Amino acid sequence: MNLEDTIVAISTPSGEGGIGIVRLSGKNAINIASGIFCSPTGKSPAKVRSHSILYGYITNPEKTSHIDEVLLSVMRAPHSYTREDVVEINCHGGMLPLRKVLELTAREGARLAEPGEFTFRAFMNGRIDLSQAEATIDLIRAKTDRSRRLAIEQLSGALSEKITSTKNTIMDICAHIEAYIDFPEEELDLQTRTDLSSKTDEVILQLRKLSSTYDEARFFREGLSVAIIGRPNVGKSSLLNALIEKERAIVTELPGTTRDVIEECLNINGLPLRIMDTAGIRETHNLAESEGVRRSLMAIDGADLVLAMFDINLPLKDEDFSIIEKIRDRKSIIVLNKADLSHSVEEDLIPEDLPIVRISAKTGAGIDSLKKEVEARIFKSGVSSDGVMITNLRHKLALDHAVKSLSRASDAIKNGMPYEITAFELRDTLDRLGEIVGETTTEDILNRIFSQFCIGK
Ligand SMILES: Nc1nc2c(ncn2[C@@H]2O[C@H](COP(=O)(O)OP(=O)(O)OP(=O)(O)O)[C@@H](O)[C@H]2O)c(=O)[nH]1
Ligand SMILES: [Mg+2]
Repeated sequence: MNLEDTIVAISTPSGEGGIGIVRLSGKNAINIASGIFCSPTGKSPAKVRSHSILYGYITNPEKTSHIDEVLLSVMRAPHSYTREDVVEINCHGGMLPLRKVLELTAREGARLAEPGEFTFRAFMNGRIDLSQAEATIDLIRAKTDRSRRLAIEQLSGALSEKITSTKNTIMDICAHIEAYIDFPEEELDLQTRTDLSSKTDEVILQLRKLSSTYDEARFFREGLSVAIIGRPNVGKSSLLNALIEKERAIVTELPGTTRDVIEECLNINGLPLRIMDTAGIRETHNLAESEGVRRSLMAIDGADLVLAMFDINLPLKDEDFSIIEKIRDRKSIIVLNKADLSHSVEEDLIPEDLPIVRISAKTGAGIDSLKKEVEARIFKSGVSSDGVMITNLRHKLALDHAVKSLSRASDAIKNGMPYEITAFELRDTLDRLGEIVGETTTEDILNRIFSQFCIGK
């Protein structure tokens, strides 16, 4: 991509709308706009101050006919999206006026922009870093309010600041170590070594925590699946219905009612969930039912969270214990249903480390507590202290790589290995962190990132 060209694109989606925007950026943006614009008061884009809006017409170069009636805004470098001269022409939002205006600017010397090229220029000109550029796509594509919030935080530089301050700490450690490379006869004293390695370990801890926020952020972006499992007749379908407040699944007093996995969407505090009601798990010779049971077991494997349900009035059976065994090392909640009736479950048989919620799917009692517990389970590890979350797999992989290099650096310090080795690992950590903000990113990766953008962004 040639950064010297003046680029142009229709920045609004195709189709009909009240307004459509043609955006120009580059050295000739204002000149090109002046050549095709005509104001009733004689004002020219070339003569106005930055951040002015002009009313007028886009005309053909011969100034003989009007193409569209527009509002045209002028933003002069460096106070613009790209840090270059930018002109945005607010046209009527139909494809014909927009295409005509686009063609005119192209005829006057502008080149059609590649996808994401405006944002690419903002990145190349240092207005935003790579993580902020990526946040603009996330913001455009956000499907829930929480993912929108995460994207706008990243766009405003929260992640960039965190990465920069971590890099500064590592650079300090690195400077300390590198000072000794030139004086191999001098030894780091034990105290300094301990200080440096504990500083390094502190950074490792922070980076690990940051990396672990990826899963939680993914939940907001993509939603998560919750499987309700249990023996037949414990009230799984009744719970699904109670959660979504609709009679979606068939409920009967006969065990083995549900045969197929039924999926419904639910939103808890902006957290999008896909709730799956499954067939009751038991030994059966009925073909359809045993296929249902097989699917229930598969649903457990695919779920981000499992609600294991038991009837509070019945003693736990072997099947219940094998369900408990299955969910032991997964994110799960024990749901004791039919709490409106008398209790007989030996709750002390349920492992203490599993959270238990008592509900009545029939009366709705305890459903709110269950929703709270679902949230608490998902966010068990807690959001990192300063609220920065990783939403992008590329960032997570770079962080994980940084943690590995930094751990090797820490070991090298502790074991008194040659300073060159420690310095090498520290430099590698810095490079990996640099990838996140785009300081040490290959052209290949940049191309891949910006090609995901829409044209005009
Ligand atoms: N008293 C009482 N009855 C309930 C409660 N929840 C469900 N039931 C009843 O228990 C029976 C079974 O409920 P379902 O929701 O069909 O149970 P299920 O676990 O989906 O059963 P399968 O699909 O056969 O695995 C029905 O008669 C429900 O009305 C509850 O909280 N209290
Ligand atoms: Mg059912």
